[in-house]
Amino acid sequence: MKLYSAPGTCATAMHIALEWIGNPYEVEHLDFAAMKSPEYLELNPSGVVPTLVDGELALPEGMAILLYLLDQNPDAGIGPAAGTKERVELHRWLVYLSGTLHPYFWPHFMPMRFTTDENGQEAVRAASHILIDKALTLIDDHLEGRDWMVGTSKSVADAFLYPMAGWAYGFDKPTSQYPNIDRIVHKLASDPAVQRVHEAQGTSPKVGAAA
Ligand SMILES: N[C@@H](CCC(=O)N[C@@H](CS)C(=O)NCC(=O)O)C(=O)O
Repeated sequence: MKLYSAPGTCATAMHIALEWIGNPYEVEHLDFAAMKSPEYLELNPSGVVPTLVDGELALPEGMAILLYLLDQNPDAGIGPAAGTKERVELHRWLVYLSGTLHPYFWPHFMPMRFTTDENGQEAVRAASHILIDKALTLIDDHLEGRDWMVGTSKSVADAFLYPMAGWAYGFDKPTSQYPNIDRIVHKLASDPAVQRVHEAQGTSPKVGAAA
């Protein structure tokens, strides 16, 4: 298995899942130019990370990769079994993280893609922060009284939350002001598997750092 990733991106979550599973895998970190190369576009026509390659399969889309890894490794302790109530909950949160929280960050990182007004980028970024606050508040409320996103054990949903929560530590309203999310980020930051991912990336936990 090979994961195409880039340090500090959403693909960190898939890298964490592979570390949790503990089977041999390879990871290649791409820079922005390599993501747009013809060879990589063959694997992932969107030109983004992550992509997981497993034999003949080239699978883009982070959420699809997390579910694939979970289904392939039902006993790895990375999420609830198919057919259970917790698994349905897991789907709900993976969809929310992938389809709502993650896209809310795009105008923060790439404001130029969201306006044709070259003077309008700061306003675009400010609007993204309002949306991110809305989503982080919803997640923080959900986490009240819970140890993990779903059920009573860590899962790929926590891994998915980890890099995104990390991005907001440097915001005017930093992740540390969402105490339940902050608690999970700190817990994961001290997980040996997560630390191995940081080491492979040459990054350190974003806790308290600027985005
Ligand atoms: N829908 C894709 C989006 C992936 C995505 O946005 N990846 C970012 C890193 S977090 C990326 O590679 N961006 C490069 C670009 O947008 O050109 C997924 O969920 O996997």
